Amino acid sequence: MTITRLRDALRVSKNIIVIAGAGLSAASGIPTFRDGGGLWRSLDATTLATPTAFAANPSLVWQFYHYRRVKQVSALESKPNLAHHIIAKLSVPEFRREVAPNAKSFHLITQNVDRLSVRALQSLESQVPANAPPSARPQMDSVFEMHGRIFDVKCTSCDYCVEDLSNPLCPALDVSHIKDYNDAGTKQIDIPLKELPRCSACHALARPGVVWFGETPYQLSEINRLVFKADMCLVVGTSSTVRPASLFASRVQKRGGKVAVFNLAPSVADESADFVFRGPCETELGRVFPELV
Ligand code: BV8
Ligand code: ZN
Repeated sequence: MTITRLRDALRVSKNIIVIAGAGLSAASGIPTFRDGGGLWRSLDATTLATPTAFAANPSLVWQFYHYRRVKQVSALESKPNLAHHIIAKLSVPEFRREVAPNAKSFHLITQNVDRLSVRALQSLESQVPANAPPSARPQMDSVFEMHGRIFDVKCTSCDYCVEDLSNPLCPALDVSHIKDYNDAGTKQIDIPLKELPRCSACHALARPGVVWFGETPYQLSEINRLVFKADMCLVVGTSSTVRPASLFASRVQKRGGKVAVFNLAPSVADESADFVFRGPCETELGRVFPELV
């Protein structure tokens, strides 16, 4: 039984990492990165998430991110789901001890930019009594948002970067008045550069605080150190197509560690994984870790 085999392996694991992707947040109402449809059906999201696209048409790229922010802010009523909460509990030594008694460390490396994993930690932290020992607390520095954060607004000229949940970020991005604004590929508005989001420190053009294709992911040297040390890697809700995140699991395996994949559809990571759980991660993680539900 795969669950028993994985739990046996976890009992002897020392350094556990989770590599997460858009599937982790699907149950929270956040569309996965490669699902078709939606406002951008005639445009391919991966061609918009690049510095070249932003340089060529910052107005269109900002509309793409505004749409995803609005989708997330309006679905930001969407809360972290059970999968986020189970992963957050694994960062609490007292909870982790129940499934991995020998584990010295736990880290989540997420490709997601929606902040939901951090919010799950924050909600756990808010439930812990002030006088509780560190072993009862979530480790707030255990999450690495390697592709940045969609609600961060970053300057294109100075190093100013701030989390800004405003909706819209600036008046020009308030496209709610445009009737059936349902496909910016054909029906986009040209927002003049000076009306796009500006840096509040130097007033230069601002950009979304995410890592685009061709850009170096955040905290990569620290992440590489964690991947090197890990002897257990849970891969949750990712098609494992985007590098370098998609390379981490095989690096753990090459050094004798174990890999468990939790994914709705078959993924590139499946064939070499030691354990594969096919289904929604919010259900599968609950089946493997009933004590963390
Ligand atoms: C880098 C932020 C160099 C932005 C993202 C040619 C030119 C330039 C670059 C390249 C090139 N060829 C290859 C590259 C490298 C490139 C890359 O990998 N490209 C791919 C497309 C081939 N990578 C990069 O450019 C990276 N940088 O390489 O720099 C470098 C490298 C090393 C060291 C130094 C320098 C930067 C990549 C970051 C791009 N930014 N996001 C934004 O969000 O707008 S990536 C984006 O894709 C999201 O972050 C997303 O998370 C990520 C990965 O996608 P997934 O999360 O896997 O989402 P997907 O929809 O694909 O899959 C979801 C899965 O969930 C599905 O399998 C589904 O079945 C499953 N699922 C659904 N529901 C559930 C579920 N599973 C479980 N439960 C459910 N309920
Ligand atoms: Zn600036």
